Amino acid sequence: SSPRLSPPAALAGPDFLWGVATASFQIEGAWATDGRLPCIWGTFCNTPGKILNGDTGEFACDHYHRYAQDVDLMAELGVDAYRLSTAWGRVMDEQGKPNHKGLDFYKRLLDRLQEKGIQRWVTLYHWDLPQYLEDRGGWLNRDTAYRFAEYADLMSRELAGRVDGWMTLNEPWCSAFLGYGNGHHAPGKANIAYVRPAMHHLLLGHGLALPALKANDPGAKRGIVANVGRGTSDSAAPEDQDAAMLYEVQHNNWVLDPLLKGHYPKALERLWPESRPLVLEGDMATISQPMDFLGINYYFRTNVRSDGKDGFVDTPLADVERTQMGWEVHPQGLQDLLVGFKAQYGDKLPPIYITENGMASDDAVGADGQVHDTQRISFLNRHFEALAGAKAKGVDIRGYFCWSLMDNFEWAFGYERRFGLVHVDYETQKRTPKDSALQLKEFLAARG
Ligand code: PNW
Repeated sequence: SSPRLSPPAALAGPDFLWGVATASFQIEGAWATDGRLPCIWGTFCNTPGKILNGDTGEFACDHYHRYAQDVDLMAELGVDAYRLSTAWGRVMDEQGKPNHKGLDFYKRLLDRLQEKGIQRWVTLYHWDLPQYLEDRGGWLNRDTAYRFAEYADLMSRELAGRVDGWMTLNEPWCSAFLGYGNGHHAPGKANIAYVRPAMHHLLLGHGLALPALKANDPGAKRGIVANVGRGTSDSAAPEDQDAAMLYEVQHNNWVLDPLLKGHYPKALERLWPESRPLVLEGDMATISQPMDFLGINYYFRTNVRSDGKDGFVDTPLADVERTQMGWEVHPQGLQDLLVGFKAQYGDKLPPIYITENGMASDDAVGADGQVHDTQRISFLNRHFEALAGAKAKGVDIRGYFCWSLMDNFEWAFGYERRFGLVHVDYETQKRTPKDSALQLKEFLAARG
């Protein structure tokens, strides 16, 4: 029999927020409409060989034109909250002046959410850096951090009162490492010596933005979103256990230590001694200002072994369940990481929202007009249990956003990888709620 989506009672209370998440470039399309400026992902899409099947974000889910129906769909599902991101190049020109056509789109979207009683959680930077900034060095240029703070200032003035939670950056690890270290993501720079400077400027931008968000929109919460990965080794050898520790330093503590402890992890020096960023006086205090919440994105565990030097190598396990991305399904990793963060950061750990979790599967609409995404339902159930377990162990977890509301442009993997609770037919733009969405709706409606 097919599994039923059934979150544990610990996550069904009135104070636990249930939401869905998306990002501007992945759903909006309309990439040159109403004065939207080119961004690094548009450039990347236009570079042959970068995106699977040559897909681009030009049309995506056409959400820019279909936002009203998409909000209605969320209302239909009964979610408490929606996490979206705003496109920097839609709302601000190169001189820093507002583009009111772009701003009005977000105001209409946020107002419709408000009408439907859906909380609005807004990420300012989900990877669509304006191309003109990349042309000046992008995140390798310290100046980009100051430009980001100007953008955050503009947005929080323009959208004050319309936002429940502001998130500065989505997954700075991905921007720094995939964007500048291995080049799998835009802007496609591949030099390991770039990753630490890029990260430092991203985190500095986050810190510079926080005071503006507070001053301009004091009623909203403020935080950041970090992707975290579980790293373990199937070998008990000390060098392999050490490699697993280094994996987590590189993926998790590299981001969380500066934010929550005010310094970079010492072990980072073992991984990339050659790429120390230029840290100016006061930077770490700027970066480590208090936040109202921490957003955590969790997807998978990685098995590693030592590389024989001061590093780790991915050593994929056979016979484990994987998703359409090839990512290992490992719900326990979510619990272990959260419990570990509480131990590492103690009182400095802000309340946590899971801002992304979910999986890709090769979903299609069947002859019955339905999408039976049974692996997703089982995946979600097991992650809900893991989350409830972390909560029972004392981690302050306030909510869960599923990635994603609907199938969308999955970055370098284009439209082939489907993360949605709702299926999208890219020919017709028809949305079809998958079984997971229909069952989430039942759960949400059945809560007290
Ligand atoms: C996140 N990794 O990306 C992003 O926030 C989303 O926009 C994206 O669609 C989603 O997760 C699914 O990929 C990640 O390689 C991309 O570790 C890559 C990794 C992690 C997160």
